[in-house]
Parts: sequence; C-alpha cells; structure tokens
Amino acid sequence: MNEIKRIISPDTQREDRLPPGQRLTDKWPVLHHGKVPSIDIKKWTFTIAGLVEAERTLTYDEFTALPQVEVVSDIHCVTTWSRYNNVWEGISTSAIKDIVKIKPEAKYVFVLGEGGFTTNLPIEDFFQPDVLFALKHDGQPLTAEHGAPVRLVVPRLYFWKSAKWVTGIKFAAKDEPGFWERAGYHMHGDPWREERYGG
Ligand SMILES: Nc1nc2c(c(=O)[nH]1)N[C@H]1C(S)=C(S)[C@@H](COP(=O)(O)O)O[C@H]1N2
Ligand SMILES: [Mo]
Repeated sequence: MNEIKRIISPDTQREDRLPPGQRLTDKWPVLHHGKVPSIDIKKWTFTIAGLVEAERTLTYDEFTALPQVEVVSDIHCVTTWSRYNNVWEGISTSAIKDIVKIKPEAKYVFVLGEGGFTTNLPIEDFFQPDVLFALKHDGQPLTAEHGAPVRLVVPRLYFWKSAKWVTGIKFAAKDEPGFWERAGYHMHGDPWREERYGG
C-alpha cells in the first residue's frame, strides 16, 4: 500500500492561530440550510463540469480510488466558533487535475452540493494543497449531518465554503455568488481579514 500523504494546514502553525473575532470550542456544531439528505453511495456520482476539455462523471468507487491524503486543519465558522486540530482524510483537490484537463480561462470553481447548494471559490484557493474532499474526520467516517459521503474542506477560508454532500464541481471564467454568498456572506471569506459579510 502507498503511504498516505500527510499535510499540515499552514494556519495551524501561526503563533496566534485564532483569527480576529473568533472563540475556541471543542464541540463540532452542525450548521446548514435545509434537511440532511440521505444519500445512497451506489447512486452517488461526482461530476466535473464547465471549463474542462471533457466533462466527467465518476462513481463513488471511482472517486474514492483516487489517491488519498490526510490533512490537519482548524475550522473557523463565520458565526465565530473555531475548532482546532481536525484530522481529515480524503481526496486532494489536486487529484482533479490528473483526471480532467482544465481550460486556461477557468478562474473560479463552483462546488455543488445535494439539493442545489453551491459555493464559489477562486481556482487558486480551491487548489491549495490543504484542500480536500473529505471522507473521514478524526478517524471516523463522516456522519450524514457533517456531509457524508463526501464534503469539501477549505481550511484557510470560513467554513461555509466547505460544502457538505458534494456532488460535483464546475469551472468558470467569472465569479458568481453561491447559496450563502447570495444571502449576504462574503464572496471570498478569508477569516484573517474578517471577510464575513458583503464584499
Ligand atoms: N450542502 C451544504 N453545505 C454546507 C452548508 C449548507 O447549507 N449546505 N452550510 C455551510 C456552513 S454555513 C457551515 S458553517 C458548515 C458547517 O459544517 P458542519 O455542520 O459540519 O459543522 O457547512 C457548510 N456547508
Ligand atoms: Mo456557517
């Protein structure tokens, strides 16, 4: 077996690792719009669409056969709680580059979640080495309420960018607000600059 690649999110190494306006918790609150979907992994698919040479749809077995990584990261929720030292296991976003050819015009990624959820990310943020599609948290399979079977984790942005129940991604040339961004959340969401609302 290949050794799993371990990545420490750089924000965990900051001398003062709590971003402004945040407070620390050991708990892991559940937050989302709507109901927790029940997803059958036999029917689940992951679609890569938009500005790629050829769009692709992977089954759960195909997706989870991609090389896996382990990431240690902090969670910073815009509602002001932070949780340190989360251990995630899953598929690095960089694995996407090995299976599709992304067109040079692509500058943004929309992450799609079950039931119509979307969130927008600049392509550079999406491909940071600590960003992954997580299958496990702290050694346990993700629970349905935390986004099973697959959720995105973007450690260096506020946690609303970490879409739960992911079903695919779409590459685009222009930025567009996603679900929470249309509701007033910031288009980017950097916790160190307190990009909470507006912008
Ligand atoms: N599909 C989906 N993903 C989502 C959301 C949502 O409403 N739908 N909410 C986001 C928000 S606002 C937060 S704070 C985190 C919460 O993740 P957790 O419930 O695992 O703590 O999920 C994010 N991902
Ligand atoms: Mo949130």
